[in-house]
Amino acid sequence: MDRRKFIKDLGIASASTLLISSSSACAQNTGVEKQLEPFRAQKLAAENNASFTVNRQMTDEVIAATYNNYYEFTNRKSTVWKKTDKFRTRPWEVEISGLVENPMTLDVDDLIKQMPIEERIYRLRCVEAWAMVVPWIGFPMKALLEKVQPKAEAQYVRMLTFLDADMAPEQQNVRMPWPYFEGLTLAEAMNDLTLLAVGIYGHILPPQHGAPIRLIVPWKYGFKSIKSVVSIELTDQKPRTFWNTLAPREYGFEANVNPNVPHPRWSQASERMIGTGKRHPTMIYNGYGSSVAHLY
Ligand SMILES: Nc1nc2c(c(=O)[nH]1)N[C@H]1C(S)=C(S)[C@@H](COP(=O)(O)O)O[C@H]1N2
Ligand SMILES: [Mo]
Repeated sequence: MDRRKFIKDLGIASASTLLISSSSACAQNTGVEKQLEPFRAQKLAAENNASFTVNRQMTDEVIAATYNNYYEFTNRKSTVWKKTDKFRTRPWEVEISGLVENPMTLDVDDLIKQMPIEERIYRLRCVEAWAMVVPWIGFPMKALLEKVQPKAEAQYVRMLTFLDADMAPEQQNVRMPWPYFEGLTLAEAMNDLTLLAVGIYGHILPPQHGAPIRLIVPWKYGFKSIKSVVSIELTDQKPRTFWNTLAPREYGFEANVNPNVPHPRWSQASERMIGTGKRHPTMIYNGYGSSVAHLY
């Protein structure tokens, strides 16, 4: 009798657990759909550039929008999207300064009007060994650099994210050197693949993906692709970077995707696609060697 009762209780318990977990997944879906709504309504007319595509299934928009690294808001990937309601991403200016002939400050929407925007399907590989495939909309960083004209002495590009702890609560965390900062060599910044993204899935970027404008360097680990950029400075000094400052043994300046160089705490030999959970072997330069291997 006891045993039958035990099994019966177990049955009921697991059925109700199932019910709870499926209804909360549903609530999460409705929540993010609602959060995405105003951004989805602001479509960007950009043609797909078919020379940038990958032979792997595209990640579902809701999956990509609910699994983010954006430490300014929280270090919990699944909740970034819930923490961004105070984040005002328009109006927004980007300053381009330093070793350039024509320094300028541009409103992001003017930039979108002036620059040759297009859609590109790229892989993104996080240093934490997860990956996704998403359709960015943006313009080559090269197009902007040609407009400001780097001086002959310029060798690097240094980029900064906004600083406003009222909008991004984790910027109160004094153990991190805010605002987030990153850098590239000028040759990397001028590479065809290097994109300043202003949209994703056909519309303007929602906050969790780095609205209103973020870098995408798909052959490097995701932390190089700095979000919500306010400053681009050309210099002759190798820039320091946020993650290199926090953990120099773990996160280098170059940070090219490489299956043969393990992270000190885990292997980089394979990656897990978010959404499907499928594992694939990691590709050298994340599959972009034909465009970038000559740089190294
Ligand atoms: N400002 C800023 N940019 C950032 C980060 C961050 O925490 N802050 N995280 C980086 C990391 S580790 C990754 S993997 C990607 C994630 O981009 P996604 O959320 O659009 O997928 O953004 C990068 N850019
Ligand atoms: Mo990452």
